[in-house]
Amino acid sequence: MSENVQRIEVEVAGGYAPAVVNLKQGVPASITFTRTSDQGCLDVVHSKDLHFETELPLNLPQTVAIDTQRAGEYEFSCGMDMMHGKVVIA
Ligand SMILES: [Cu+2]
Repeated sequence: MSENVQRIEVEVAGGYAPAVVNLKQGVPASITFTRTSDQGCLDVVHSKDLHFETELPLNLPQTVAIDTQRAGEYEFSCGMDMMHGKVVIA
């Protein structure tokens, strides 16, 4: 991993793997979500805390930028807020 950017991959298959994403504060970051299973209602991922919402077409990776300026723990979830993941910025 470069020191100048953090690129995280999350697989979406009945949940999020990994479910906890650790990022360094102040280092630009992105998360690429790839939904690989039709299981569950995970065709949308969103985060009020992190200000993103994106559809996840099956097997088409979708990348969102993450603002890492503020340390803290931020939730993301499926469209119906049933499945959850977390971004930890420290
Ligand atoms: Cu759901």
